[in-house]
Amino acid sequence: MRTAIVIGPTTDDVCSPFPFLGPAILKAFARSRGHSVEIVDLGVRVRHANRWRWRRPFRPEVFSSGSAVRRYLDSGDDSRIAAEVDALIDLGALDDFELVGFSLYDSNAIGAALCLAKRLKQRQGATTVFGGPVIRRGDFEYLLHFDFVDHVVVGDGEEALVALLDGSHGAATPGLVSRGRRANAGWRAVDLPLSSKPLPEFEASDLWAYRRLAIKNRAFAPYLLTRGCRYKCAFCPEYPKVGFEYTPIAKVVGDVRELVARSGIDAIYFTEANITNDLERVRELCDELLAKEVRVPWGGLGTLAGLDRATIRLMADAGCRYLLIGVESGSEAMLEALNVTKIPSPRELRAIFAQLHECGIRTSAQFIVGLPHETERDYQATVALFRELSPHLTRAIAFGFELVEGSPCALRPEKFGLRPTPTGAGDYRFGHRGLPFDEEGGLTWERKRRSVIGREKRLNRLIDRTVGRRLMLRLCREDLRVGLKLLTRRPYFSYDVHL
Ligand code: B12
Ligand code: SF4
Repeated sequence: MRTAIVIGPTTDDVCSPFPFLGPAILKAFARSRGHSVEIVDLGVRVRHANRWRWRRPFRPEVFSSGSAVRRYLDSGDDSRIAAEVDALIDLGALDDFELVGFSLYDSNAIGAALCLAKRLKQRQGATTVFGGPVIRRGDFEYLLHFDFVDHVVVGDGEEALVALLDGSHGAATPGLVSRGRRANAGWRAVDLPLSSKPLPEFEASDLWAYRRLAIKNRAFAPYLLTRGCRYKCAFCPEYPKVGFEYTPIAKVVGDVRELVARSGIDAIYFTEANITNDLERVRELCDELLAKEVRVPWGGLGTLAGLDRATIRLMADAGCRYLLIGVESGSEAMLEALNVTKIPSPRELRAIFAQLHECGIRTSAQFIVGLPHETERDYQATVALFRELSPHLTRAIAFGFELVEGSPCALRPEKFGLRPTPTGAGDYRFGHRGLPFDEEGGLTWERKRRSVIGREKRLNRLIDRTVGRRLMLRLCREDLRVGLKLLTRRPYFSYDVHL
């Protein structure tokens, strides 16, 4: 059976800086069971086609209007969407796949994925299956209301995909929910042990496209190091559901060596939410990388609590070149209200950033603005923190607060003074990520949204004028062609500026 795993474009044309790990693991697992699966990453293909500032052949923003998407899904009656869907099918050469899986990594990509599924069912009677981390965390049954969605897989999809390919699937297939069958009460997402994960197989053409999009043309590959997080920040859905798990260090080091040799990548992104969760493990990993002489730059998202100078030096010696750090807010009151316990004291925080900088580990700080009941004073404390840290930063970014499904804020909104606006299965908002809410005794959703977007823009403008400008100058000094690329291409979210 000719099978594809498709990653749809996002409505804001944001694509990952490197290929997706889940589909690459599914492809490798399916091959080990005698099946061939192709990955069709429309996110990177669209982004590559749209890379020039003056020319954008694809318009994924057509999928951001909930009512237009709904119209197309219900009656096929929206000419802009119909034309975009056909163009995407041509771009991905999707016209003779019999089984098409959609991998959802961003709620913003759900509209496009559903429209493609509808068209592929109509054109070639394809069997369609939806999976990916967005489904793991959110409600998924609404997807099965559409008669062109045959199956949904929640959690790790290796076994379910192979069962579908073998034709051996049924009610007992782990993680699989099929149309016409409701999930039973004892049902839960599947989490396969990390030690069982095969070496991911990325499509060479995707690696090429990601490399071409990166600012310095360096290709990164993701690798799953750890799962779960020991903190419980109230805005984040990552707090442990399955316990805390590490891939055995010997496997990590062997796999990384093999990945570099096989795919010719330039750096590793250790995925999952917090790679410095357990510093003992981090030190073990570094020792093993050094002992086995695996020399490849690596990094990922991490927390800073407990990081001392010796560990930072060891990480740098073992190849750590970048860390993305959620600094979140400069307001003590906000950190406390949202149970953010991962941030060391302001003095320690500054010292750790300085040490990372000295040791050659480049950092990107991430801030969240517009938190529940955040006042202008709280926001200004975040701006002040950014200014203090900025001499040590390679990059920074501000995200507006989103009420994310599965996070403590969404599970117990009353505790955080929030009142979510109810949405039924039928009114799924295809163009947005978070859930809408009013603040109890505070702002209504419309005003809150405006305030969140306003603060996000203000802080990002300041970041551009300071850290962004310094980065641009450094890159131009290193290589003028890089500066030219930044000027002629649409700005892109790239991690290789850290290398
Ligand atoms: C690593 C990561 C990233 C990486 C990129 C991932 C990559 N290229 O591999 C980076 C840091 C770049 C990133 C960026 C973003 N991310 Co992110 N990311 C993650 C994270 C932490 C881990 C994903 C992962 O690699 N897991 C490990 C692999 C092995 O598992 P997996 O991907 O889940 O795949 C398995 C199953 O899902 C399933 N499966 C997957 N696809 C399919 C398909 C089929 C057909 C089947 C049957 C099964 C199946 O089988 C796979 C193998 O077991 C998740 C949170 C999480 N823990 O899931 C957030 C997460 C996916 N990201 C999220 C977000 C919001 C973003 C951004 C939009 C952030 C931003 N504002 O810029 C961008 C968007 C980029 C994009 N367009 O996709 C959200 C999505 C929430 C939502 N509802 O939209 C998540 C869920 C985190 C959260 N807040 O809860 N992300
Ligand atoms: S925001 Fe980071 S530190 Fe906090 S729970 Fe989520 S992953 Fe862990």
